[in-house]
Amino acid sequence: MFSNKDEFKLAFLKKLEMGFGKTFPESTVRDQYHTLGNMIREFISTDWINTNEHYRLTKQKQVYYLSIEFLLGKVLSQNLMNLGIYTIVQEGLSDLGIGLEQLEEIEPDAGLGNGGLGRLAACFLDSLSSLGLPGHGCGIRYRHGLFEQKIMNGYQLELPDHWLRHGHVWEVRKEDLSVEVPFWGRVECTKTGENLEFKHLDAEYVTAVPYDLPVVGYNNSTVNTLRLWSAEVSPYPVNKDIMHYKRETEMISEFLYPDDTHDEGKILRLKQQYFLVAASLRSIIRSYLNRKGDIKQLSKDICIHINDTHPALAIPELMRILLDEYRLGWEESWEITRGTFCYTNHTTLSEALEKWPIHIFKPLLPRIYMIIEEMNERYCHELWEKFPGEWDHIQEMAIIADGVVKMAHLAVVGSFSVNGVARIHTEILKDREMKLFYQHSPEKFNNKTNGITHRRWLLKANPELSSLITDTIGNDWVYQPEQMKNLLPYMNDSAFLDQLAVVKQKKKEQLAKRILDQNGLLIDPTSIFDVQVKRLHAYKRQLLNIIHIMHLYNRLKEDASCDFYPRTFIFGAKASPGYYYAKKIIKLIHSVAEKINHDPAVKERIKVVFMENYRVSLAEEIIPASDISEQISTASKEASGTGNMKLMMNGAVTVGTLDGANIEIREKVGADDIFIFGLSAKEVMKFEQEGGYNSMEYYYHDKRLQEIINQMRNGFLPDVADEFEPIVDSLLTENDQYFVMRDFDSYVNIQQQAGSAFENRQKWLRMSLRNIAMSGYFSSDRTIEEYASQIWGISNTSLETSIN
Ligand code: 26V
Repeated sequence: MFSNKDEFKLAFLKKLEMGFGKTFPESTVRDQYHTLGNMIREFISTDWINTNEHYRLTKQKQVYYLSIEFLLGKVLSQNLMNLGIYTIVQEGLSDLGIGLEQLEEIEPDAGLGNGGLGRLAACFLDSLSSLGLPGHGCGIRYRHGLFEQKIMNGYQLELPDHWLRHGHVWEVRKEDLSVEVPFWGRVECTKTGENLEFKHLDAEYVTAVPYDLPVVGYNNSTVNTLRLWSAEVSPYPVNKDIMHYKRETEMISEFLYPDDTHDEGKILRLKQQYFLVAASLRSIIRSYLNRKGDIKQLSKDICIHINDTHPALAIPELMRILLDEYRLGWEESWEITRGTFCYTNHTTLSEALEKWPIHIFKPLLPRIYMIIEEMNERYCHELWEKFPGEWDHIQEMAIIADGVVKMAHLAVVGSFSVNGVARIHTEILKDREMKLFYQHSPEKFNNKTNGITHRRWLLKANPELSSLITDTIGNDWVYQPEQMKNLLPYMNDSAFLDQLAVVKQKKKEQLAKRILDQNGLLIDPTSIFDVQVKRLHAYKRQLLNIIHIMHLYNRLKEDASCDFYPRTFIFGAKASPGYYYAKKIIKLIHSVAEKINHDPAVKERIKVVFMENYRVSLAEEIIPASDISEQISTASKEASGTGNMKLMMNGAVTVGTLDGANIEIREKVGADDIFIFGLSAKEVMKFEQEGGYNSMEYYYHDKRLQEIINQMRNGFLPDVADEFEPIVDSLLTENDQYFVMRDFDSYVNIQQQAGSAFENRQKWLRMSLRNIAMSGYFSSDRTIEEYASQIWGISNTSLETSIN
């Protein structure tokens, strides 16, 4: 199509004119962006077709990653980079007077996810393709992704995310591959000879239309598919007002759900889940039969991965297909089903474990409910044989109990593999949340510590650091990220450390400029950039961070001469629209920022910045500029965390608790190059089980905390009246569920150590370097290789052997 910048320019200009009926000088930046996007998508299509053809001919095992979220962010530059044409395109555009960054700016973030779980799915897709593995994503094409956050007067406002407003250049609508998904109706059971036959009658159908996105591997000609389903009205007749039906139908793929909404949306959320799995299974099986003939061999030829419990209805749906459509017996269907599914758990927080009330479930999905009932009955029977008479035990493990369907139980019972996302998380699952299941079938349980794609989070987000690494150790690390270890010998090379410092400084200056543009706030790029970016949740303890900032402020006001290295605290976080408490924390951060940023007494010393609308593309700007990575969840609550890995890979040093993957980060970098504080998971769980923590005592005995909490309510913060009473209550009256006050002193101390460490420039750079050098383990390539070999049983058989 084009192999140098001149060919590119010609092709680009021609496509622009043909696509928009305009000359180049008449075109807008958006026209140019769409032209480039379409061109690149067409460029990809040969490899895309070849990859599919290769899979069809080799009949190799395929993996499908079902996820209700895929947080892709922008894809233009990642695609250019993976295709190896970034420079050609950049230079060609530049000859035409177009900056590639301007076009990147135009591209909307595909924000089809809330946070870690959705971004993990996106990183996994990148690794699957880049490793040449046959793995594809299945998700929902939400018309509106996660809301756009605006801050007004310190409060979060939510605006609908219009990412599809100008069309999405990467997607291909495949209407001919649409499938029908039934809801409501009734099940008729008839007896034909020996067999029972089930028919789903009077159902209301929704048409699922697939939109395919190419997932381009890094320099290996592999292009896998992310198939996103859109809900449209079905040609089948319906028994209700057509406008009403249309509205209801289109609502299914209208919004991404924030993860903690309450009752009202339940039916819709359940509809979304069934819509995703029913459509995906129909298309997976169709393509399977196209490749291989025998449905009975299904579990040998495909694996379906369930990302958290949201797609767990795929299990009874496959049973339904095998029983009702292929007329297999229960035992045989069950054998196939259980051999096909694997499940990842992403949280142990009980409030996040999905449970569907029967009265909602049964009428909406009558046949699926019947099948779950039968699964439950047989499973309970099996348990009864093993634990005769132990009713409580059986009740605790049942799939249906107390009037609800327990999705985690369904997922565990119906899968051959269950994994947690960091070692400590898997251990907690095995000896607490899923203890009984673990005792019953220990062979299912395994750990797969999360990872992130170093191609986006280092190569693309931080080209300056990437070049320095490549100049120093060659570019093998791009294919084998663990090779970044080869940087370790440069620990005492002061010339190298100087270059590392230059790179970090440059990224900090770029971010400072962005902050000046967006927040109108002038920050000192030589100050420590102390960063906490993640969803806003009580357990992640942004509150501990802001309380510590209030403490520093009080200290500086009391004694202006005290030893303190200037710091800029940077926050980025969205709160779920219905999460009242999280919104109070956002307001508190803003009130404290207002107070501190306007006080000339601390002017050169502390700044507090809240960056609006945190999302993947903003993360790519903030993370490379960070010095300190705040990973301060209450121990035992953060399943893994992945921001911790992204920051580490960019040379930030972690201040964190022994929680999630922080534990494994410490093992890699060593205890000297990470700042660990606070209660351990064991200690937290002991307090939770046995009591013994009294937050009031901390209020009375720690004058610093007393002053800070008083300042939340005594007019110290501008114009807030009783705004922060819910926060004060959570700390005092509700006994500080997340141990903020308990960990405060330890946090103050470790932060002080981190500050002093930063003052020793050489020492800090060495710490930073060790974090970068040891981050290769946290590449999602390593994670995906583990899934591929230990769970899925797939390997790279691509014709084009990748360079490693
Ligand atoms: C959901 C909810 C909803 C109700 C309120 C409390 C709450 C807390 C957490 C969640 C998250 C559910 C699933 C999730 O996103 N887990 C995240 O998955 C990441 C990828 O494995 C992992 O790194 C994060 O630690 C984990 O929180």
